[in-house]
Amino acid sequence: MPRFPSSPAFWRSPVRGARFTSVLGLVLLAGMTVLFVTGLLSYAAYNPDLDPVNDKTPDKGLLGFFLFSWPTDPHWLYRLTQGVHVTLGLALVPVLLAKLWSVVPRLFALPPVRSLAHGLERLSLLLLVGGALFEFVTGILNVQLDYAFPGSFYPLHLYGAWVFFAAFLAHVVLKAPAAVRNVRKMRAGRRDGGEEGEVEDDEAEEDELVSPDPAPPTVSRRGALWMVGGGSALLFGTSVGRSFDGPLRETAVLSPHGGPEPGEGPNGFQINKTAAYVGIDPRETDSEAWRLVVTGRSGTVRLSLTDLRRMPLHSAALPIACVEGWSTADQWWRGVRLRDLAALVGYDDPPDVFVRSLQRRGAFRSAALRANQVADARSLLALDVNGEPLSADHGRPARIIVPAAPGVLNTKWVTRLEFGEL
Ligand SMILES: Nc1nc2c(c(=O)[nH]1)N[C@H]1C(S)=C(S)[C@@H](COP(=O)(O)O)O[C@H]1N2
Ligand SMILES: [Mo]
Repeated sequence: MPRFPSSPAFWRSPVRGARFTSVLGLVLLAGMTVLFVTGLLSYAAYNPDLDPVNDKTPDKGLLGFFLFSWPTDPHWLYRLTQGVHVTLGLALVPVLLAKLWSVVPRLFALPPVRSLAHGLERLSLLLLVGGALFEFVTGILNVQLDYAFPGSFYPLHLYGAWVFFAAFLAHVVLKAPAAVRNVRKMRAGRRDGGEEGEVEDDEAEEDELVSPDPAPPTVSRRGALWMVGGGSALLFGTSVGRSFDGPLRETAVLSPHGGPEPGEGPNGFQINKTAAYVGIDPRETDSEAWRLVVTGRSGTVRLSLTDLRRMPLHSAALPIACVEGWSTADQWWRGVRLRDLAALVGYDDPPDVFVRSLQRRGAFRSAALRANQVADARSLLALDVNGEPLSADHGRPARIIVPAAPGVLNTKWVTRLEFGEL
């Protein structure tokens, strides 16, 4: 008799069963919750309600209800939240795939809809699985291909996250009690000396994930779980180095970091996009004619590099932490405080600022900062890093550096600062 995917006997792996699925499900419950929260935090950190540039999702409406002023303390905040978001996301890939594999027979079960409740549950599963796959695929492409979704990754990943999470909540409410029970039974079984993962006959009948006609085992359930865990550990181990400098960064073999190898010396730390890549003309950045234009309440001020170097210069040890998850250790930046520049154009209490660079094409050539970021004494228009003038690729002659902010707000090759409420 031919077997079709809709017949339970078509699926022969002896590994499948409610307990295997439950362990993976509980890991995802914890992991995906962390991904969702760190993802929303990352979105908030980008200051998306500061028009005109940061807001890539003008139609977000209610989905943006949680937005708040991203703090500047601790200065490594975004390095941590986004490092966790991306590294954990990559490490969960094997768990997600194994979980989907473990329940795939249900996808083909007939009849497709048994009742209204069953139909609704299946619809929520479509959103759950579709949402999860969508988030992983867009996230990984973004990390790997350096913004394969020009301008639209943010709304896609945000909308996908909410669709996924709504279905996820429904799924957890429906399934978590059974998952916890299954894992307890598995533990109890192990204590009783029984082979863990072995399903007693009476339960096997209830457990529709257990194959009615299992093939001879090639791996135990525990072994299969170890394999999934090993896959996660491997992905973790080959990704986490992106959050560190030095030899550790080279262990991140699966993760390009959106730039060439940074090289040696004071400017020898990760570069996102080089000056050449975004079309910055060295004749503009290195010229005596370069001016910083500062506008605000009391008018417009033009400053040469010499003027800037005559202002009080301050230092701050701050990292670059990219939305792609990579980050550098603290670097020593030196430059003019943003709040001092705001004071030049009439603000005792610093307002928001809109920052423009010399860059004429491509993403991230300008960005807005909130008043709380401008006010922080460590927020600089940096001229030097680690004791030397900025290199062309790190934003010569002047770049923004703000504590705890995503790298994308640290605009390079700055030419204009427009202070005022945005
Ligand atoms: N003008 C300009 N500034 C920019 C960017 C850019 O593409 N153009 N990239 C931003 C991003 S996404 C990051 S992560 C940081 C990286 O800074 P670095 O290249 O000095 O490490 O620069 C930011 N500043
Ligand atoms: Mo970035």
